Amino acid sequence: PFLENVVQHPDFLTGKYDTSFIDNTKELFEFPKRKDRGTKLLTYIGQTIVNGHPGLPKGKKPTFAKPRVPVTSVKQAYPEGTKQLLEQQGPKGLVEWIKGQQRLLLTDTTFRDAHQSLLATRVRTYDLLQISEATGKLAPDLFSLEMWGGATFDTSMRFLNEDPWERLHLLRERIPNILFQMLLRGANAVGYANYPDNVIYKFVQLSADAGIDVFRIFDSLNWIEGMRLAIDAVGQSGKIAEAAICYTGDILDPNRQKYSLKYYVDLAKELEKAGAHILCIKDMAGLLKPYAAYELIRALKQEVGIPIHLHTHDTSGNQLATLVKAYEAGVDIVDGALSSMSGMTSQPSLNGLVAALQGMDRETGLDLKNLQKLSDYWEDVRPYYAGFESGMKSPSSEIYIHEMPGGQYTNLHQQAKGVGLGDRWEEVKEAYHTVNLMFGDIVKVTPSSKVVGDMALFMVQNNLTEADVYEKGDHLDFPESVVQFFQGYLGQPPGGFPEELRRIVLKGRDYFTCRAGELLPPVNFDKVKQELEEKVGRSVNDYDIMSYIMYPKVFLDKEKISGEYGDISVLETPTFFYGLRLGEEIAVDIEQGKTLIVKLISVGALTPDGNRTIYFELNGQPREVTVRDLS
Ligand code: 3PY
Ligand code: ZN
Repeated sequence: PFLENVVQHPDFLTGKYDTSFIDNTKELFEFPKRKDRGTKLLTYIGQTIVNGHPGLPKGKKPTFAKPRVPVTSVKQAYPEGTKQLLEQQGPKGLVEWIKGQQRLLLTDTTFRDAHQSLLATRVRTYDLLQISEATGKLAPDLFSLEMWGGATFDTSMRFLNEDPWERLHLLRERIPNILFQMLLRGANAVGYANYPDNVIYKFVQLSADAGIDVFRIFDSLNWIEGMRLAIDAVGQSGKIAEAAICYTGDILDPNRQKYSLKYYVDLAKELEKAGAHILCIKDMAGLLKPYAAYELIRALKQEVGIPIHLHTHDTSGNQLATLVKAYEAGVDIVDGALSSMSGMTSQPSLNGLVAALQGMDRETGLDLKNLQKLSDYWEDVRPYYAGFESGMKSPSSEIYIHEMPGGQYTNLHQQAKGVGLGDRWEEVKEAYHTVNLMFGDIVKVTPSSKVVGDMALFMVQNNLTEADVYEKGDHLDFPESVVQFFQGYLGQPPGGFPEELRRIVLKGRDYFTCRAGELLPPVNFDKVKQELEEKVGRSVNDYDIMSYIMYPKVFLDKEKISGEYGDISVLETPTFFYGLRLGEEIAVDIEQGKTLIVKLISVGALTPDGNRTIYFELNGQPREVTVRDLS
């Protein structure tokens, strides 16, 4: 602070000083008082009380029931699970083990896709940690927990001010026995754009080191060239490469043969050849109907030798039937979510599936009573996030028309509200369908789904029909993501791009047909480290550097907020979203053995300069903070 004061002093800046400048200029020694952790936390709570939480209606803090955390004995050891199998037998051994299993294996997506799809990805590490030990002890027979990647990486930094790597580390500590699975967007890693090849390698290595075992890899256009590198990187890391075919269209519809059974079988064979340990059918929108699932899995079981893992979303309400038909056709592993976090845009209910297969020759072996306990916890926690629910109250077979991925539905809805199109959501969905056809009927999954979404919002916002786009397109400034899509930054769609629309969108700009990674220069990690340390004024590790490379602005914003409020991940969720009620008292464990007792006493009146003073008690002592009222 002293040096800062010197170099910012007006006399110093204008050069009007001599050697007595420092001795005679007393204010150089007046340092801004660094806020302690308690004050920072009170400032966050005060600011939430006054201004609310972004994206949530401001108002009275609702009352919530205390979540039912199942009681497990600390002394009870974690039963051995698939994590130990991988450690002992390596990826090849694990694959042989899967093939030798009589039972149907299960992946629980509650920690990732379920809340990405139902609650706009907002579930906080705090709530995951409360149930982690119980999950490891009560559901040790799961094949894996999908708990990281996809949109959680960016959202945890952007909206929750959390470090995604820390989430991974902490969960790994508390769940040492079940395989951890992540969703990796091929050459887009956990971002929305292609990254240079050395970034993909490094990202995979860091994730493997931090605790990821199974990497579900997909390309948003099913372009195999976009997946090879990630498959190789996972292979080198000694972990499991689960390569995905993204399912779109309907193999049983004779009028929709762009994505036929043969198309998927050929793609699956290529992925097996590319080195995948497991094949995933990634039905991100829930379009795989029960009888189509049977045909597809039966064909794949005949044509490929690696295990098959099915992922779907229950938006139509049909997907438990799809899982049962997949079971009949011999699928090896399927995804579900705990029942209170299942259904609709999320995965089908794990509990329901376990019950449905009881007594069958390949029953799952999971304990329904234990699954119920885990589901009860999530039933209690889900209301914290009510403000992020989509409002969808029942299944909808409209999904077969708009084909929007489950993980996108709530997020695009939020995005539409954000640009003032909340009332025109029906039109947005319709435009989404139109845009897909204009783009040549493409696979829609992050980030290609985001491009379709951006274009749909653009058309609704500007009141453009399809015909308008072709007629007035030369004068329209298309969203950046759409331009990049047509340039080839996301890869190449099956059947290529529609020529006419590409010409209109690109307006003479270049496009390419090779991998974007081949064109992008490798990142110099040492240089980035130096640049980042200068920006944040502290030493950074490889994980910070990777977060910054993926999301530079989001990372820096998060640093700034951490500087102001400290570590707000220690707050329980109701307070994080809604602050405190008058007279309410909470205990905050800021580190092991150190607890702050915070009580809200009163909220002061608005001052002429637009501030409010908030009066608290901190560990019994009066404390006040002043925050700006933004209303
Ligand atoms: C993601 O990429 O985040 C997805 O969930 C895609 O389905
Ligand atoms: Zn999904």
